[in-house]
Amino acid sequence: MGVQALGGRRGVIRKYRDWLPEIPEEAIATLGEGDTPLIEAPRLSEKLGARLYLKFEGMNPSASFKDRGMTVALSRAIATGSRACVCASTGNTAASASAYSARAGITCFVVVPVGKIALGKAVQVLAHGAKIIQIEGNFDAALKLSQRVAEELGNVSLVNSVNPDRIEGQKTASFEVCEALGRPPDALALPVGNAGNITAYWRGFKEWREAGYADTAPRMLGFQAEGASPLVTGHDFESPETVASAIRIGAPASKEGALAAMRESGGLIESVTDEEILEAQAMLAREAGVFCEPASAAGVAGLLKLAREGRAPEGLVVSVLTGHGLKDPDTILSRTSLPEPVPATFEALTGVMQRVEPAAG
Ligand code: AN7
Repeated sequence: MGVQALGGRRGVIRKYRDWLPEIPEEAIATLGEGDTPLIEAPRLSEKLGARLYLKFEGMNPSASFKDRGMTVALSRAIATGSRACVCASTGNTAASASAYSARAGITCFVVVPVGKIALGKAVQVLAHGAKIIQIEGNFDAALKLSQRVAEELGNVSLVNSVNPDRIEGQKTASFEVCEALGRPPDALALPVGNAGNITAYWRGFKEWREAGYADTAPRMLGFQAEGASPLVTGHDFESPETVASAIRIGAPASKEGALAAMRESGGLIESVTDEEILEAQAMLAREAGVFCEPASAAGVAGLLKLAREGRAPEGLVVSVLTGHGLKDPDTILSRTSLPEPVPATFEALTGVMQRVEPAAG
């Protein structure tokens, strides 16, 4: 018998078994991923003129959407007798692979661009005891190297999203969105980096429609950071740069999947600036109560941009918040900091409180 997750969250393999590659029961490595909340955002909805829901993937076990695909990839790695896995990462794939490898009892190597992964993600990898290899190169170089290692060493599974099991697992988020809303949304906005997730969501929505559960599928609205926007400009970026380190990727592996999602759904892939990303992140945290990491705010940043230009999607709109804000404390701390302490007196406390405006509504 494979590992069980009891309580409300059984994990995506047991929940969506008929939709996924076959995995023997005894090989299942789960941490109870999936079943993340779809949160209504009334104030942001007003700004958009559409009804916006936030799919908060930061609520997964390792605090990003990667866990949906990682449970499938690691379970299949166990089923096929792998003793180790390897991945390149801008941080979240590494954190997730580390967690699921610990769960599965196999060795995990993660290859990351030196100094470019957010603090919380590095801490996760260290905590789970994975082997972290920092390279003097970017994500794209790390991915090429990891692919070669997996090919030439043979018994090491590559668990990046070029591994089809990852995409299969990640598509389950589409099913959850359709189930929660009672129908597919009219549009789905999300950040695009290596482009596995937009590929996975689109596959999920198509399969849902093909299975006869719906007649429609949403327009897919993908957003890249301007400094790392190869799918928008049509050429790879040698030196991608963005504050949203998770999507600092210059040559997306699932480029074809992303372009097909855009084309087939009548959607778009556009870019947003770092400033727009940070503004959307702050707005989500302060007005919707949802703290996501910078990259995760790219979808909402994109929706707000479309609204400003009179191009906002209509109807029921979902934005995927791919990772938790706690992943990247430095970005917040570079813009704000803790105030000086005050004496432990009633007067000092009320003095401070009088200087604070009550929050709106
Ligand atoms: C929070 O961890 O590529 O377009 O190596 O961490 O499927 O790549 C992370 C990507 C969006 C983009 N939001 O998804 C990695 C990595 C967050 C992310 C993306 C990532 P894809």
